[in-house]
Amino acid sequence: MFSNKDRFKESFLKRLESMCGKGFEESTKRDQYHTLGNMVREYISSKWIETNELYRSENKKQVYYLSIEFLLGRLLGQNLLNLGIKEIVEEGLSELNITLSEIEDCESDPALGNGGLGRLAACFLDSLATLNLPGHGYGIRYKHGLFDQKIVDGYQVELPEQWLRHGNVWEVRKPDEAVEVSFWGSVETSCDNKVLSFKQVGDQRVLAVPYDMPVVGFHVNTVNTLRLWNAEPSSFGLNQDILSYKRETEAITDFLYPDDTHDEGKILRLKQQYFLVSSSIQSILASYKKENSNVRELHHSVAIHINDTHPALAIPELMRILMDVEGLTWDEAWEITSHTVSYTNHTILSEALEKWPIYLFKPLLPRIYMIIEEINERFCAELWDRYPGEWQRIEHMAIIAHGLVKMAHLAIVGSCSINGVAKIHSDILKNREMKSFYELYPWKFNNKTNGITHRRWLLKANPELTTIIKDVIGDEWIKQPEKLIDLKRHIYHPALKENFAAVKRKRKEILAKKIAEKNGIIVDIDSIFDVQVKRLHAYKRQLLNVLHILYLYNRIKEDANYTITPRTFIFGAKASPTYYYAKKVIKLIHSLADKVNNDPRVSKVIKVVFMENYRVSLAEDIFPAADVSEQISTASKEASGTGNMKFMMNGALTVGTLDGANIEIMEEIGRDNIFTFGLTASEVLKYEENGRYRSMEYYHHDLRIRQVVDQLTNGFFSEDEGEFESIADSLLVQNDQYFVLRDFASYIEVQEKVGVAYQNTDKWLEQALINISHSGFFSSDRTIQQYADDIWKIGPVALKM
Ligand code: OX2
Repeated sequence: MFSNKDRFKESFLKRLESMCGKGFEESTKRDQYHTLGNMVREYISSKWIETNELYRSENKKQVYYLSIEFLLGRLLGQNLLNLGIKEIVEEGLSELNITLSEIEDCESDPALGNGGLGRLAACFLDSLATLNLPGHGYGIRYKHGLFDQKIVDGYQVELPEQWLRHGNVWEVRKPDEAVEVSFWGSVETSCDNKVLSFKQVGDQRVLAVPYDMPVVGFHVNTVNTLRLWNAEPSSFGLNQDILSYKRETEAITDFLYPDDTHDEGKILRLKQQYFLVSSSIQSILASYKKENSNVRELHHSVAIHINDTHPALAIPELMRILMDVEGLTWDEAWEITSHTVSYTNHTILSEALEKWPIYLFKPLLPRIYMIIEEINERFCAELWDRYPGEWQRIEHMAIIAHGLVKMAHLAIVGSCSINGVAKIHSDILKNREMKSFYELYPWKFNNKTNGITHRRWLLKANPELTTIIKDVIGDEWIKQPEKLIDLKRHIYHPALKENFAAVKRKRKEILAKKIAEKNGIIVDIDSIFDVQVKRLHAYKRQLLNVLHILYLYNRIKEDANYTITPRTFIFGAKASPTYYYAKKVIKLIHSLADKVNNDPRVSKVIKVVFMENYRVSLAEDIFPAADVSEQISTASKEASGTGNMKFMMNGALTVGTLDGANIEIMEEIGRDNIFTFGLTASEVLKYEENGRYRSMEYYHHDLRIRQVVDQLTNGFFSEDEGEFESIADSLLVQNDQYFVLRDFASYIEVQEKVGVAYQNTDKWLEQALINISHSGFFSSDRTIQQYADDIWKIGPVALKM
């Protein structure tokens, strides 16, 4: 069906008729999308079945990646690319006068994740399949992903996301593999022949039904599986009113929590976590037992990875099944569990560390709570042996303390590996946040610097740039991204620079057109496209960017001779619906945009654009068009960042703090090819310890700062002088927790350098190309290979092409 364009065209037209009951002429774009999607899914099926059979027959070790989020983005284009049939399809469609991109736009953009953590999981799946590694994702099939953002009068309004409204061509429902998950009730203990056994009684049961999606590797035959669980009423669950039971059950998978790095202390969230974990572990064990008779060997064939602490209940759940169902002793079960599970930490922000109150936890998950209590008691006894009399240390490290279950402690104690996501982040974990655990288990701690799949973020998002790279260095780098470094030898060649400049310009034009359509703002293609796209968070400091733009506005207004390299400041960000401060910053960006864009003189040189509803598909239009990448978090707070890598790979230069993976980007490309500024992580941490920072001093001593901060509340933006008072308060009254004012002068200075540097086009282009050449290190293929070798101990299992 995809062997050549004519065969494709023929099958496509035939299929369209049989699926939609219409001829081509009457068909809509959505009909065409469904037809093509189904054809591609069918084409994938045979490889999918073969991969599964191979995994069964080879019986090699497999990894299961448990994550509460998978931020996949659209799949049609990526699947066509990975299958190597994109050109045939494009050619065939063009003879029917349709472009592939029109059809792709009919696919909903499944937003089953918030930001970096969920997108990382999606990149990892792509790399696992491409490297022929037997690795599968387990997640939740949320009916509504992250909310759709609308901007009304400058304010964010949230609408429910509806990715399933028109169905999902990629999934296969597998009701035969459904499992039951128990909540509530109580635990009955009985003793038979001195062996204790436990039974949960009076529980409410929920049916977990798997929906499998194929994960297609790039130009290989491997097709792995992403299994997403849907919650449905179970026929055994009926000891309550049927309607409320149905409602309660389905609510478990209704919504993704729209919170990025805050701990969401809701019972429904805990239900979601246990639902994911219990169904996944049951499914993993069922498939293990099909090929293996001895569960005592589980850890030799299975690795289970938990993406942050959200799936940390995998530890007590595996213990429960090994003991209560398989009949193993505690010691046997613990040996297996603690050698099977590994854990990634993604943040040190204390508000993001999950802690569940016992009074919520224990009634909902009585048997799991019992097991955690036992893990805690044994762990504390071990600590007592090692640190006799050190009560404070033991209390501080305990899994249960002060009425709370500490999920990070559970994850550390029950895992064989704990990794951070960038060097500096892993160092902070070892030397500060988790120091006492590092002292106890130094061998468990390691670093795995994040990566992104270049197949989505370069090949798919930027085919124009892909082509010019191929023209210069061939295409080996596609399979071995570190070979992008070969490009470096060519960066002084005028033709390469010209071609790159032309691609960048073309992509800026495309984005400018979108901005004109959506925002009604005409932007200057020759201006610097300076972009900050990420979740809205105080620590990510969109406010610093805003205050700098306000400072530029003031300069331009006050000084007729002030000259500046023209710039278009582009923002994209969703704020969690309950995060008051973040929503105010979105409003502030819009108020600033109104001021700047409507001022005849200022708008000649700078513009401010907020792009609504930032998501994966929009990101694919933004990264290729960016000149400058804003990575300006307070040092020590951004564990890694992955947007920084996407910008770099598309030839944008970074303005950044020495935080997260920015540091490793700098180490790769050299200090001269990045614009760094601000406090270092150790300076920030020192301030936090000694409490010596006084934001007021910066306000009083720097006129530029005083002016912009005053403008927040003196009626400059709004009739309502209280509108941005909370932002001003965060800076002054609350002593500026994220050091915005402390880093302000340094930020202005580095931004001036950026403006000057952009004038030297030739050098700028060389620097952009240096960024691209070194971006291979940040491919998630490298990251995944390290996880596979160091943590999971798995190797490739490949079908011949
Ligand atoms: C994010 C981190 O904030 C970001 O720095 C990192 O790049 C990303 O995870 C992937 O590792 N929720 N999201 C994150 O952490 C948490 C918790």
